Amino acid sequence: MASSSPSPDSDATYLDGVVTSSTGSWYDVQTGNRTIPSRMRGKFRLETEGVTNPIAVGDRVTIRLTEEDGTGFITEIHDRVNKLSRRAAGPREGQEHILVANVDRIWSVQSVRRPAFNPRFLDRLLVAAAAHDIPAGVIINKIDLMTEATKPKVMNLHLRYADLGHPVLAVSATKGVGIDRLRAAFRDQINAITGPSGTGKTTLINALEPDLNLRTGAVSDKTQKGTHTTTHAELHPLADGGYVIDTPGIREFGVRDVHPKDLAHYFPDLAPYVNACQFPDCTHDHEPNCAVKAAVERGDIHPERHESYLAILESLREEHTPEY
Ligand SMILES: Nc1nc2c(ncn2[C@@H]2O[C@H](COP(=O)(O)OP(=O)(O)OP(=O)(O)O)[C@@H](O)[C@H]2O)c(=O)[nH]1
Ligand SMILES: [Mg+2]
Ligand SMILES: [Zn+2]
Repeated sequence: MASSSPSPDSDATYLDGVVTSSTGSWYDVQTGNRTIPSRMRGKFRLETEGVTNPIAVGDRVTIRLTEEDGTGFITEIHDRVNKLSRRAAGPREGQEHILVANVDRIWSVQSVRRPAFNPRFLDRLLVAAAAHDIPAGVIINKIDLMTEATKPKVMNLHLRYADLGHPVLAVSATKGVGIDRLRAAFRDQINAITGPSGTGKTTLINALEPDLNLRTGAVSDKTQKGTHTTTHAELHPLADGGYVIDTPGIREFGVRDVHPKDLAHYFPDLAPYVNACQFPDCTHDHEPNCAVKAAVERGDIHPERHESYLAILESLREEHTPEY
């Protein structure tokens, strides 16, 4: 992975590496078996206006080594194979926030309870992964909190997402259930784990690699939500080969980079019907003779998936042509 070359302008050393951690101002860059804390050139921020973070974990970069203190200076970001972005919230609302770059698969974690399984959130993430052409998997964590009464619901969710073509793993990070299957699925790949705070993303990584001993945080009894314990994305090597990227919990996953008229194509369960609608520009919302809505009424499309589609459509309409 590491290669050094003489500098074109001085006797400085240039190295190629991978960004393994990003706090916003400092980046850990791994070159061979060294990790070099690095800063970035200000020009990257100017060149990437509208992006909250020009460099993301997983990025391949070139750094110039500062011999005096052993830190690096990122001089080049290499072309990305892929990236997963979401809409930034808060003061930079609407801007692009890059979650991870150059990954083989995105795993979206939802828990059975504490916090409750959120299909809307999951569907947004799956649409974003599809739009960025990144394979996605689903992890249903905390199955130890399943009761006889809630078991059928969890099994139905498992089936729903498996039917869409995603690998689905039902696990318990704290009880060690399904961790071997998780390990096998992660082997030799670069995996990113994402999802709401408190679903157990970091606990899952600790279950895979106990030596990492990463910090986890309790779910609030009052809100039943996580407390945003992981504060920045970090890439960890796995003993069996491969990598996993832990990411901070997301409050709300905003889809971007999708035109409203293309949205149904990123729903593998809706897409087969769209050509059978009466109107070629049907939005599968209010129009008569809509094949998608007919499929929902027949039970061929789950109503929650159609609701997710409509909710994302609504948020995308705000960004694009309002008349669509
Ligand atoms: N019952 C149960 N609790 C779990 C399981 N996995 C994680 N937890 C608990 O859920 C809480 C949150 O776990 P974390 O791993 O910190 O969650 P996270 O998704 O990394 O959260 P953020 O870093 O805030 O995004 C902790 O109290 C964990 O012990 C599980 O399989 N079963
Ligand atoms: Mg965490
Ligand atoms: Zn339609």
